[in-house]
Amino acid sequence: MYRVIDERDLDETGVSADAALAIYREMVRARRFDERALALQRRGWMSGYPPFRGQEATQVGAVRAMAGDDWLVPTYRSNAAQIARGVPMSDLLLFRRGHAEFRSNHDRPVFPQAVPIATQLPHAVGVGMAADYRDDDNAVLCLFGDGATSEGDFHEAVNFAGVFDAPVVFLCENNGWAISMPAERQTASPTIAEKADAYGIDGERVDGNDPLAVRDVVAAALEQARAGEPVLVESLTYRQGAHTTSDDPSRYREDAPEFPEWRTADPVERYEAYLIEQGLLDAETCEAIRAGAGDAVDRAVGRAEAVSDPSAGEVFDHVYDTLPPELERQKRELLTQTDGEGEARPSSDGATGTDGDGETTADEE
Ligand SMILES: Cc1ncc(C[n+]2csc(CCOP(=O)(O)OP(=O)(O)O)c2C)c(N)n1
Ligand SMILES: [Mg+2]
Repeated sequence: MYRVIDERDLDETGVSADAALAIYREMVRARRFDERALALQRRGWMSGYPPFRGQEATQVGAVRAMAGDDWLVPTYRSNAAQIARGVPMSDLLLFRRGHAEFRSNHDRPVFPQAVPIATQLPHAVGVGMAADYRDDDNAVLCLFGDGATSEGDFHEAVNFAGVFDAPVVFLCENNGWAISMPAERQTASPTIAEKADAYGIDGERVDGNDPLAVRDVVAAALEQARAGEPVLVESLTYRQGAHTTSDDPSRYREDAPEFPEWRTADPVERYEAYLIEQGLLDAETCEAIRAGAGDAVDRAVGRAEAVSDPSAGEVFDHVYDTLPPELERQKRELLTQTDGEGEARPSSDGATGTDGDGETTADEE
């Protein structure tokens, strides 16, 4: 297994001081985004949010290994990766606010985040095969969780990639849990990485709380993928928070997890301590970086709040080219119950309606 922090000085890693600090800055910004998004959800600004706290090193380290036109194929928990790849934070907030396709910049080689588990893996292989047919030299980095490895889509995708030499890196963020299902109940294999053997491709394990190690492993994997050898990387990290804001992890797990310290340690604090020890950071610079991250997130929230709410009908817009008649009927029904902007029309007695999220609201007065 691959580790760098605590074992190598920065000048042995091949990472420049500037690049090492840029990784820190992106991890801090991602952490701030996550904290703010959680607070916005608690305020009712968005209906749900899946925090990635604890997974910043994996996501930022991996993205820093990508080349300019490589594709990122994320999930709902990959916000840190998307931010590091240049997706505006306001877009990510607006997606959670119900704007299915809100994108202020369509040029980014980033897929929409997949919420159905593992469906993005076959897509990633298709993108990789297409790049191959077109003689493009870009690779695909596809993120997914430990739980996703129990889906048929995972096995079909990795098999296909192996057979067709698709330039894809499958990056499994093993955060220990799939909602309440512990990773050791997910599979009887001792590791997820070794599942690569069955499909004739290479598998690697990496300390997912060490951004430099992740960057190293993913960079090597992307190079290999570009040469027609897909790779499965298992990044060992930890989901510090709840699965989503609808989840209460105290119902199924202890505060002190069964994992070793390196696995559950906070990646931002750990990397910060490393950079201080390497003489690259001091308390004042950390403070300035945190303040800069806070300002950037404030600006993103401001931009997101300035966008008017999606119309209720948008929920029907992005699956079919032509809506089947039954969905057409449901859309008409919804729009007659709302003003088309997602706001409830008062019913005749003014007491009930819908809040545009399909929830019935009662007048509590
Ligand atoms: C096809 C499908 N089945 C079930 C679900 C419900 N679900 C949402 S998240 C999740 C667990 C996923 O765990 P993992 O792959 O480890 O990702 P993590 O949430 O830990 O990032 C499940 C079962 C879903 N979204 N899609
Ligand atoms: Mg998981």
